[in-house]
Amino acid sequence: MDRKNCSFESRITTTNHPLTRKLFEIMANKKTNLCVAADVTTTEELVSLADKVGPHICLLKTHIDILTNFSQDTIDKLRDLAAKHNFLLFEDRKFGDIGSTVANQYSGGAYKIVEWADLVTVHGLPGDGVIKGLVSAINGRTRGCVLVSQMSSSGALTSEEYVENCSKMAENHTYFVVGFVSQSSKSGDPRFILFTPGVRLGKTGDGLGQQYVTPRSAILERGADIIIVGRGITQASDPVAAAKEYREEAFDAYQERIKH
Ligand code: 6AU
Repeated sequence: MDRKNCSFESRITTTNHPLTRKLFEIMANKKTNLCVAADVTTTEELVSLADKVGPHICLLKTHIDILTNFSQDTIDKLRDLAAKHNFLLFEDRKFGDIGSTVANQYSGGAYKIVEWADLVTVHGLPGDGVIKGLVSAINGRTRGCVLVSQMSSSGALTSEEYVENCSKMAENHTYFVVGFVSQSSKSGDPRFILFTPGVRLGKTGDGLGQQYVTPRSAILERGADIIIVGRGITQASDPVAAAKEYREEAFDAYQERIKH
């Protein structure tokens, strides 16, 4: 059973991870495999964007530490909107330190990420202590992580060997790892979700190393399950219309892929 030929519905039963199952259910029911990267800098912009694009997304990805006015109110509002529109919260913290340090970064500090983010990003670089550290901070909550195995930026040091080692790490920690942030599909395992950033229509880069492909190319050529789109939506003159456009293009490409 190759991940790329399977519908999201049929992949639900391949995993025991409650958040992987939930995400497949949301994608299948809402008919969306779009994640918006909400890289905005105030709570007001974040909340307003989440409410507007909420009907079109399966996941809202945050960089909570770029907000200039973060407070508990930010989280309360995000959680309400996630329930209202049925999407998950995905904090792109990219944890990348020893287990003991990431446990503190996950549960403590100003953001207390473990209390509100369903999913977080993690670098495999430190070895699997990074995963064990995060898991030690969960305290019975339903949480998961996505391993960043390959980056979209030019000159990224994520070699083929690194990508393969991240796949092995995921296989050893399926109770926590939901999938990969990656530019290509190394694993055909239907349990793992492939999240692909660096997606934008009408642009090939941002002048600061980011490299873009279209939603169709991410899904049909690279094997993405979920596309992550930031500025293509947040900086569009009409972000809701842009979200609809990316959503439709991405879901059509997914449907085309599973037909073959
Ligand atoms: O569409 P953009 O270029 O405006 O935003 C892309 C988003 C940003 C990055 O932090 C993130 O995707 N990202 C990641 C993630 C999700 O981990 C990995 C990567 O390789 N490239 C990338 O752009 O919020």
